[in-house]
Parts: sequence; structure tokens; C-alpha cells
Amino acid sequence: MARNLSENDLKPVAGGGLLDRRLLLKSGLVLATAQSVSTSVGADEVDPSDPPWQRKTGGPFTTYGTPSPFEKYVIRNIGGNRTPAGDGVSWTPLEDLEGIITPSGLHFERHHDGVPAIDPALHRLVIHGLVRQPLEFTVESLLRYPMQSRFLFIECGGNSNAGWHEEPIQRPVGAFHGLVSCSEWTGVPLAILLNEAGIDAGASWVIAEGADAGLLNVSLPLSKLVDDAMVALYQNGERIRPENGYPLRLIVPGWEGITSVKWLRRLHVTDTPSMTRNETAKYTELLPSGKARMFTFVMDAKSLITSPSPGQKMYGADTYEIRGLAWSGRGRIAKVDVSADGGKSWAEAHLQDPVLPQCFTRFRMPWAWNGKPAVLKSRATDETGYVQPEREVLVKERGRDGYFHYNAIVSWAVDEDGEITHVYA
Ligand SMILES: Nc1nc2c(c(=O)[nH]1)N[C@H]1C(S)=C(S)[C@@H](COP(=O)(O)O)O[C@H]1N2
Ligand SMILES: [Mo]
Repeated sequence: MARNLSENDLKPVAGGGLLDRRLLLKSGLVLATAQSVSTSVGADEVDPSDPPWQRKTGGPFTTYGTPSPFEKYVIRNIGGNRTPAGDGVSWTPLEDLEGIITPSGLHFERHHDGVPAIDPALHRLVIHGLVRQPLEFTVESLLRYPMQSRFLFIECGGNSNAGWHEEPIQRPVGAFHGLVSCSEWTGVPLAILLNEAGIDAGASWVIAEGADAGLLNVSLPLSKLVDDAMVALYQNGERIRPENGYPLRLIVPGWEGITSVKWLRRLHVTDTPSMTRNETAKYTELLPSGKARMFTFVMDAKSLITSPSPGQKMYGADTYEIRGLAWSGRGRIAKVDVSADGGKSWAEAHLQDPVLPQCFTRFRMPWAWNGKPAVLKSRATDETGYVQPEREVLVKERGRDGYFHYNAIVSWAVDEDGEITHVYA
């Protein structure tokens, strides 16, 4: 299992067999062991046992690539469509992905009224209200403005809400926590456009409205939009996919997904929020006291172990790499602690570069599993010092009538057969 490593290197740093994260940077720690081969066939020799793809010229060039047919099971999980039609979600299969970028075709979806088929030549973005000069932009004109790119997660405020259930639900991690994805978004800083329209002195809010049939709209504080919002036109290098807002969407870094209005067509500058259905009846949380939390915009720090996770299987006592994702709407992830003994002891995971604000951070932790039952947990701390809470603490603070902003520590139980289940521990 380990070459060049001393016995001391392999001494667990916490209960349940967690190893020092720095081991991942040393050579010698062999995780899943490869099978050794005895044959030695030269490169230009034809071996009758060669697979068919090695015996003739391969397939043609393609104008737009698609994943291997062997990966056809890596798909978004479509959540039961609610009434009215077009109101629903599809989840990102987080357990099947690596690194920090979500492929555009697997970015989660949340539509309130379906995906509009917008002709970019006819689409307009209007900025009006408390401005010196109302403006109307075509997509063509927006493409000529100075742009910026940022790697940012978008997370629905309702992500992980099954965590409020009395009993832990058993689903793959993506079908539970997959209303979060991370892309490189490129577009025009909103401050440039607002500045061009000239904001009146008394302005403090902006109503952002989409061009879907339901004209989804939300009220946003002007200060945040001036600070770091953008009108995005590109996602992971190509124009935004229809599902994610083509031809353009608002991106509000670190805030709940509903604020990143897709198919953006109007920014109405005002001095008061509009208090529409989507910010009062919904996206507002009732507390145990009977009072409600409103405008809970920021997404608090959160983390998940994506491997091993429910639906996957461990193959006996061996050394494994625990892998996961962490993110915070308040800035960068400062550290992720991992426990293999249900939270009795913790060790710090390795954070893979880059570690960017309001972006997925990939963490890794070497683990010598002894084949006995274990409970895995991860706990994120962000650069503001905010620590992801245990479930008990979150439920105590927010009660059980909540629906949004569930960010408690997640626990996976590993049994002797290597089966993994979701537990409250
Ligand atoms: N116009 C419009 N914008 C919208 C929505 C919508 O239904 N219509 N859904 C919102 C919600 S609730 C979320 S979580 C995000 C989801 O973005 P995505 O579908 O690109 O993942 O878009 C937001 N913007
Ligand atoms: Mo959402």
C-alpha cells in the first residue's frame, strides 16, 4: 500500500483512520491499487488480443462534441414537475463529477415557468425607473462592452431542503444537494450599465425581471448590484445555455439562486422592494418564534463528501481518498475538517487550488479504512470565520417549519459491507 513512506507518515491524525492531508502531496501513498501486468508488447506490434478500436481508423470529426456513450448515465435528475407545468427542478449529479466546474449540460435547473425559446435578435434589456436616462440594450450592443469572467457557484435557496425531514432521505448526493453548480461566467459588470443610465440619489433597490412567461421578478438592494453583479452572456466559454438564461442573465455572486434572474429583460431602479410573491410567500423562512426571516440573500458555508457517498460502495479495508466540495456565499473557504468517527475527532482536509471566493472548492483527505462501521462528516469554515453547523444546532435555531437555506453538516454511515447511507448523527 505504501512505498517511500515511513510508519510515522501512516499514523492516523484523527479517529477512524484519517491520515495526514499532506500525504496526498507525497509520492508513495497508493490508493486504489492497479493490477500489475506481466506481458510486454511493443508499440508497433499487432496483438490479436487488441481491442477492436485499435485495429482500424477511428470515427469522424464532429462539429460539436458530446460525452462518451459509456457516460450516458451521468445526467441531470429531473424532479417531479409540480403544477403548474414548467415549475420544477433538475439536479446536478455531484457524485459523478470531479474538479470544481460543472459541465454546462449538467448545470442544475430551476424554472418557474419553463424555458423560453428566446431569439437573441429580438431580446432587449431595459434599465429604467430612478435613473437620469432610461436605456435599452440589444444583445449585440452588450457583447461590445468590456467584460469580466468569474468562477462562481449558483445555489438554489431550496437546495438540500430534504435535510429538514424527520428521517434522513436515501438518495444519491446530487438528487439531495444538487441544486448547486459552478461555472465560469463571463459578462458585463452591472455597475458599468447602471452608471451609464445614471442612478438617482434616492435609489436603493432594483426590481429585476426575466422574459419567461411568468415574468419572474425579484427585488435586490442596489448596493450589491453595483458592488459585484454582472449581466452574463457566456457560461464555461460558450454562450449561456437556454436552460440557464440564454441570451443573458443576471449573476449575483454568493446570493441565493433566485436573485440571478435568467433571461433578464428589465431592471427597474426604485427606492423600495416590490414585495412580490417570490420574496414573501416564498423564499422567506418561518422561525420557531412565529417571526419570519426575509431577504436571506447570502448562501452560508456548506460542504459535502461526494465520494464515498450513498449509492457508491467501498471495497474492503484499504486506503481511500475522501473527496468533496465546499463553498460559501461570503467569500473563500478557509478550511474543511473531516471526521470518520461521527464527529468525535476531526482532521483538516487538503484544499485543492484554486480556492476562489463564492466558488466550489475541492477538498481531499486520505483515509485508511479498517473495514469497520464508520460515520463520515465534513465541516466547512469560510474566511469570515463562519463554521457550518451540526444539524441539531441548525434545527434548534431555525425550527422545522423552514424550507430554505439548509446547510447543516452531512453524515454518511459506512457499514461493514461498504454500503453507504445518509444518517443524522
Ligand atoms: N427568469 C427566471 N429567472 C430565474 C428563475 C426562473 O424560473 N425564471 N429561477 C431562479 C431560481 S429559483 C434559481 S435557483 C436559479 C437557477 O438557475 P439555473 O436554472 O441556471 O440553475 O435561477 C433563478 N432565476
Ligand atoms: Mo431557487
